[in-house]
Amino acid sequence: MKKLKLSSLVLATSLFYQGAALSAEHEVKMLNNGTEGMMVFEPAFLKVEKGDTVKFLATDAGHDSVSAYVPDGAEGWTGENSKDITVTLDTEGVYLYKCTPHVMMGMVGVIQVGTVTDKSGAEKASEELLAKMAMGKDRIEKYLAQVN
Ligand SMILES: [Cu+2]
Repeated sequence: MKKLKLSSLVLATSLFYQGAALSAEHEVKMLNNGTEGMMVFEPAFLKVEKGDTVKFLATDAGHDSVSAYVPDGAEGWTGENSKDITVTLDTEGVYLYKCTPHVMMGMVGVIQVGTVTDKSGAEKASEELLAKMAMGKDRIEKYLAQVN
């Protein structure tokens, strides 16, 4: 009996640590020049789990990260120019965000949180971002295509 109690304690403890390990932190750099060209988030498409955090890094100055579309019930974010910002994503769905000074150059990003069955809301919202872009228009479609 005593042995059984001990093993269930060990099991409970290991489950606790597994739970803690599941919540990951991801990093997105804000760059003047990236592998995709000028004025980009890198990586611009991220797939994360519910409860994960994403840290936007002001690697280069002059950028910000501001949400442009979030799923129902989720909170948006407004980063300051040239500052890091960390957001926790607790609601499943597709998130769109932009860099305010460079959205017209296609500086946008997409985050998928958990399982997404319907991305039509994000696709519709992307049209509004596309209307503001003079270049890099192909980026947002490319990122949204990676949602699965
Ligand atoms: Cu920017």
